[in-house]
Amino acid sequence: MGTRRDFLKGTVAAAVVPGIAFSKVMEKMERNTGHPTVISTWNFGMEANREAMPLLKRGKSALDAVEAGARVPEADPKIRSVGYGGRPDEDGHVTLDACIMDSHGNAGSVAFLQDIKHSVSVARKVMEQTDHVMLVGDGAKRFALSQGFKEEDLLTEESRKEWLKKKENLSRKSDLGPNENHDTISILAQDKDGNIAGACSTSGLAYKLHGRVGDSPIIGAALYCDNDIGAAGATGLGEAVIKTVGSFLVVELMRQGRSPQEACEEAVRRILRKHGGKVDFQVAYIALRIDGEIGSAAIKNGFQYALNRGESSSLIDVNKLTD
Ligand code: SD4
Repeated sequence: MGTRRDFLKGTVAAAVVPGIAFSKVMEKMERNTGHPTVISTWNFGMEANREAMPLLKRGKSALDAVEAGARVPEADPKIRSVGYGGRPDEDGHVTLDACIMDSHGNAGSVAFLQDIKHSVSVARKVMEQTDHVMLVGDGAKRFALSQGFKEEDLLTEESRKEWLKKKENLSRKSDLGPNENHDTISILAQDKDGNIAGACSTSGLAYKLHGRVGDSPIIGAALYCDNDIGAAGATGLGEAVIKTVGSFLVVELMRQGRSPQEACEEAVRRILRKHGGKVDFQVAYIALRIDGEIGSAAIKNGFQYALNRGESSSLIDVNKLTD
């Protein structure tokens, strides 16, 4: 009779091996080369993609493209959820989260960064100029300044006025609403060589507790890239994405043979299941596989993603996931 130890060994092998091994689908997958693709979250993704695509067409890397794309909403004060002009925390400070990942599996990230507009570029510097993955708060700012980034006030007059008004009757729970208060840019690209990279940038939840960090700077949560499989990015309520390691989950499901669409749907379902099937917040995923196929799923209606294939560019509405 086998011992309990033998039984456990068998269980672990059975449970782990299929997850580690490439699925048959992935073994046969042909990498999309020569047809650059960029996909990003929300309608401001259209502008981000417009910036990223010419770089891809000129033969630049997916990494250069996603950084350039994410910098567009970061610099735009009209976009109230990313970079300059982003809504502040409950104390009136704009605090930024961002990350980036290249096709070699390198990653860089900054969290709770203040007074520096282009957090995605600081994240890239962390990846390329340090042995670390993540810098936060004052340390991240000091590092950014040492790298030549400019210190600037990111709180626009519009955001300040709105915050002062809101401050009078802040109820934290009710401010975690779906679309008004939090729209992160997650952007994934595939270059001419077929390599994949991704980036993510946000000012996070409006009127959050000072010090709150969301999913956007957390590798595996709001962003994950594996150049053998594909990439995934998230937007929405960060706490729910962190607790399900959402983007990593999407990539691992693709590794196991699910399509990008199926993988995004399963990651959304995972959140729904954890909340007993009913939630009042938004989370959405986008995914890009190495063969160029894409997918997206969202908890609620209202999410859109922007897709640019070079010859065509579109903004696509994602219907809420229904069983
Ligand atoms: C956060 N995920 O800080 C970000 C916010 C967001 O769409 O994505 N909004 O939780």
